[in-house]
Amino acid sequence: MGYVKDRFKEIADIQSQEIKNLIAQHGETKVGDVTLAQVYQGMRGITGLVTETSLLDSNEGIRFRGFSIPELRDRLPKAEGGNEPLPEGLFYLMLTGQVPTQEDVEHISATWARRSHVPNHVFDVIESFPVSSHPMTQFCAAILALQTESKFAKAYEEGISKKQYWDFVYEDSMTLIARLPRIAAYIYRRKYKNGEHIQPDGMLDWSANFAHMLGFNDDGFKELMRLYLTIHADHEGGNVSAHATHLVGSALSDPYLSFTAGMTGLAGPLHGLANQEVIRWIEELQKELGTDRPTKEQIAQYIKDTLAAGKVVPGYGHAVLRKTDPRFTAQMEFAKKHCPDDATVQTVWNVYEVAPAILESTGKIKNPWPNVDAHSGSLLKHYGLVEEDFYTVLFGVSRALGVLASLCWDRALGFPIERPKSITTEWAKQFVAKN
Ligand code: AMX
Repeated sequence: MGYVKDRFKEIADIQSQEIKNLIAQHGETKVGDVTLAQVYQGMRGITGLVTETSLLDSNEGIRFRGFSIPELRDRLPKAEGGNEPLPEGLFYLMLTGQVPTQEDVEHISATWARRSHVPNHVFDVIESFPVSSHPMTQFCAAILALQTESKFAKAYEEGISKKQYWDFVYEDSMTLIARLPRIAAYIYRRKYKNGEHIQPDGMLDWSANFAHMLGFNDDGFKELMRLYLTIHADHEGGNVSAHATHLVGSALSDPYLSFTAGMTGLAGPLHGLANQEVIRWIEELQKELGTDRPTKEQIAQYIKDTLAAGKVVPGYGHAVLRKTDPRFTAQMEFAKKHCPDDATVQTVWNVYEVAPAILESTGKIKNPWPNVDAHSGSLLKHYGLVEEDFYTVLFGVSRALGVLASLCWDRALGFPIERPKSITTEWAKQFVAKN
């Protein structure tokens, strides 16, 4: 893995110097004002973090190191005979800022395959849970169990210079990413396939091997996994899973501890769990109406009923985005090519036609457009991955790529412990009275 790591360090050193200069010359420049409403309402719009791996534009959607999703699908290396980007390539891009060659990507694939062996005690921890436990609960516990392997924690205990932190965080991140598909597949097979586990195939790329261990050998599903694991990887730094990983990492908790924090956040229904909620919502709609192809009029009524019941329409809305999520569009394009007649996929498309106008008419929902989670479940279901409470684990495996590449950057740039100021309402009342 030597040369990717060396390249990363070379680039990070240059960036580190640039940041020092930027702070020295413009450290007092204001990047925004903070209002009391923002302090109370989820810190929306407050610029307070640096995340090098990706940047979100509220209208255009996500760009990874300047590349949009259509550009990534075009430019990142593919598997032999495949059309979708390999997530290994996205990881390389997020880490180095450079578009990888086929060789770079194969190198990462081979490294992850080599490091994929999961120690037995991790499986014992998974086995100690009731099978009924939510897959995300088992996933978080398994990552925490893997922490015994942390090279960073060991080196820190033995005493290392600050300048070496990035090296051990990089090594831990690579090993953790390498092992996640095996852990996730183990949880899946244990919970839904009578514990009939499938051994990894070290000749396959990271996504195809994951598909294989889950028990899906269809080429279309492998392609879906490559696309899925690429597009869910990163969404700049303020979302719950990225922010939590970064925050916990800032205390110099190792990558295993930090990533677990990100995953417990991803498990929330307003964040990563929304993909599970979407498919449940559609299935309930289909069941209630007694058809798997409800009309647009029926869907519109169901959306209104959901809102009237005080519930959210899952898969719609976003804290930052104000247009259709390009991750939704990428999945829609995939579905048009691979499964345009699927009943659930068509329902997702019909919801897309009627939901935005209804959500907009409430006057309070800031973004009536679909997010990434509105489409993913229908594609997974099409290929037979019907157990929707597993979907967030897939999201988590992908999210590791972005948040761990970012964690490498955090330590390479020597970012300090994060500690924003909080206030009490009493303080706020006194402050406004004085001003
Ligand atoms: N259905 C119904 N109501 C919605 C809504 C939706 N899809 N999206 C937002 N609203 C409501 C909010 O609940 C809030 O209501 P309140 O004033 O009564 O509390 C109001 O509209 C204003 O919210 P907002 O400023 O538009 O959104 P937000 O930034 O507070 O929250 C999000 C963003 C994603 C949590 C919200 O849109 C939501 O709950 N969506 C459904 C769940 C979902 O799809 N989550 C996945 C997001 C992507 C991801 O992280 N994976």
